[in-house]
Amino acid sequence: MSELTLIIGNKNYSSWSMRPWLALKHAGAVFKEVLIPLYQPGAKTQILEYSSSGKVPVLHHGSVVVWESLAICEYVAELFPAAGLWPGDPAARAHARSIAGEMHAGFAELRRNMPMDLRQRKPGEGRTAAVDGDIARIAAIWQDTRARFGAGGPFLFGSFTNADAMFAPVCTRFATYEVALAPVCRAYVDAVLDLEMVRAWYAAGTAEPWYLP
Ligand SMILES: N[C@@H](CCC(=O)N[C@@H](CS)C(=O)NCC(=O)O)C(=O)O
Repeated sequence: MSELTLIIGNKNYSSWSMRPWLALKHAGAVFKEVLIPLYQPGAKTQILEYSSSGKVPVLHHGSVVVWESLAICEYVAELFPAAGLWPGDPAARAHARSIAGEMHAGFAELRRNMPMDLRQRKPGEGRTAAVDGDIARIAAIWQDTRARFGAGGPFLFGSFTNADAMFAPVCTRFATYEVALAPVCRAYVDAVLDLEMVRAWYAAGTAEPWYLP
């Protein structure tokens, strides 16, 4: 297999980067990581060397270039089918793709007002009515998915899937902003944050140089 290279932003801030990184880690992929510190002079030029979208993450695999976090997660699922990054059952898989797509396309208020910031604790910050609406919708998705598909383990579909990868940065935000959650959602967030690969991402992110976007 050609070498896989994932180009990402700062681990402390770049929620979109975290998602495919987790998918690759979960799949046990060997990959090279190129971290471009965002919000620095020259960052855009550097990103454009790897992706015409001007955004990270982007995955290079030989001559294949995949950008957009969800498209990368899909590609990783295809490269590593044994990793179970999508549920095996078609109904569960359709549900997983629906909620992963909703995450990718939505929750703009939450993302804008409560940006990912692993190293800080900001209880209650950013809580507009619209943000509360996003939080309520996410909690409803998690509760419904856990109840219908989660019997086999602590993640949305029991074992870890791309749906969890897509929601992982929401779990970090709920920790940063200390969002109160129903027990089923709390347990889900704890399970995600307790994953070894998530701990590794946190350790690297919180050790990065401190500067504000
Ligand atoms: N829809 C894209 C969003 C990517 C995105 O917004 N990435 C941010 C970092 S988290 C970025 O590259 N920002 C740098 C810039 O816009 O110059 C995805 O899912 O990958």
